[in-house]
Amino acid sequence: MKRIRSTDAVELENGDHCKLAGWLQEVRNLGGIAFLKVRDRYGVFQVVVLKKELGDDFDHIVNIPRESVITVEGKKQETDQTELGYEILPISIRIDSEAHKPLPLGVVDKVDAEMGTRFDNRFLDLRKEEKRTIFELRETLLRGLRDFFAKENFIEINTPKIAAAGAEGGATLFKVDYYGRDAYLAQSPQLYKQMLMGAGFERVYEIAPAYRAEDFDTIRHTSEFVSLDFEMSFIDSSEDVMDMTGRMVEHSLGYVVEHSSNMLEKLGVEIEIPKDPIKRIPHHECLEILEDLGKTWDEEPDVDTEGEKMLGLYVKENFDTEFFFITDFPSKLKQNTFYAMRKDDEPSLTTYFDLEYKGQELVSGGQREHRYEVLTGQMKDLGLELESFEHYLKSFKYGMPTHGGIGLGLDRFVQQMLDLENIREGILFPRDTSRLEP
Ligand code: AMO
Repeated sequence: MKRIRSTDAVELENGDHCKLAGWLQEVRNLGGIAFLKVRDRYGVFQVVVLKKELGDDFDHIVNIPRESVITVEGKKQETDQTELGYEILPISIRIDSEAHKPLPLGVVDKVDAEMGTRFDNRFLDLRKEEKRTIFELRETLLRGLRDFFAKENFIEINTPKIAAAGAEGGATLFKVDYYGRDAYLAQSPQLYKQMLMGAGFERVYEIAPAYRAEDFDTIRHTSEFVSLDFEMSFIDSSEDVMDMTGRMVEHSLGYVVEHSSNMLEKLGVEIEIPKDPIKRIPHHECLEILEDLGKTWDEEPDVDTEGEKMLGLYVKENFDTEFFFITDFPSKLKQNTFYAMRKDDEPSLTTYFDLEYKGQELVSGGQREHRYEVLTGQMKDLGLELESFEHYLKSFKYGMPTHGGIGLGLDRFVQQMLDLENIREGILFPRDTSRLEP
């Protein structure tokens, strides 16, 4: 007999035989009768065992350690006493894997253990329904994003994650020994997605890990994150990129609401789907708003973490939305971004923007400098060695269209979408300054 899901058994007739399996969540032993609660991914079903039927086996079964995996074959009996509306009268119960005692982490405890303990025992932590639901919703979001890119004729790409040069500044590069040569873990697919514009792909996207040796621990940074990047050719300005970004967010969040409303309900989350066009606020206006709100700076004024939060609340209160673009970033604040196009009429400004979601940066992007001479000039101004970028630069010499794109932190997207306190909650096995295992 083939094993079926706990929820499939709901459809069976009263008295039908079936085979179910899962983790033994709880045993309630009343002496002559015992109730086993068994959990699979889809729900919790109840097995009723009677001492008078099982004899000595009864004691054995009621003593199976919690969280052991068991397989039960038996008869479905309808009842209004259980969540799924049935219980199983077993013909056989097999222990597939007996759990050791004690459990390092409770699976059904109401109160969460401390975060370190949970992540040290992540496989057990993830047995909790609400934790797994996060990853089911993450998957729906990914599907929604891929659906959008397919509709918009983007080609999904995979670019190298071991590279000879970084794209986002030297400070956060992870060095690796590459057969005796220095190499780095990719911080972003930036250089490759641009080279593919030179290759005539016109529209590409990638969803893949990116690595940053961040030297601080925050609730929104990890050393390894999943970066969603797209790049598109023949744009007139960064407006085209913002427009695509807005529609991508609108489509993917709409997809989640359409396909997973029951899971959102489980987590008690309501999602705002932004309406295109998303509000744009130039960087200098953001600073004015922050000043009006009473913010002061010790150093060069910028939209820092606190400023982002303040602006997020301001936009929510005044425009009733959780989304807005900060546009026209000053060139001096995007200094590391050698590939950013400056504004023709105002070179102290770039065409760069961030998309803010619930008071936190989700996306950054803009129009790229596609003119070889201007690009190499910008790189020299920053003191970069052009030889390290030989292959990248070559792709600008033989016909490079205007282009632009974005990078979006997928883990942050999940964090903000589901109101998770810490970005790590939406990552299966996070990597940060202190965590390399599991
Ligand atoms: P940037 O460095 O701003 O831009 O990164 C883009 C987005 O990636 C996410 N992100 C992170 N998420 C978690 N942990 C981190 N350490 C981390 N660092 C970044 C953020 C951020 O908005 N090449 C450009 C993108 C482009 O212009 O196309 C880039 O990487 O959500």
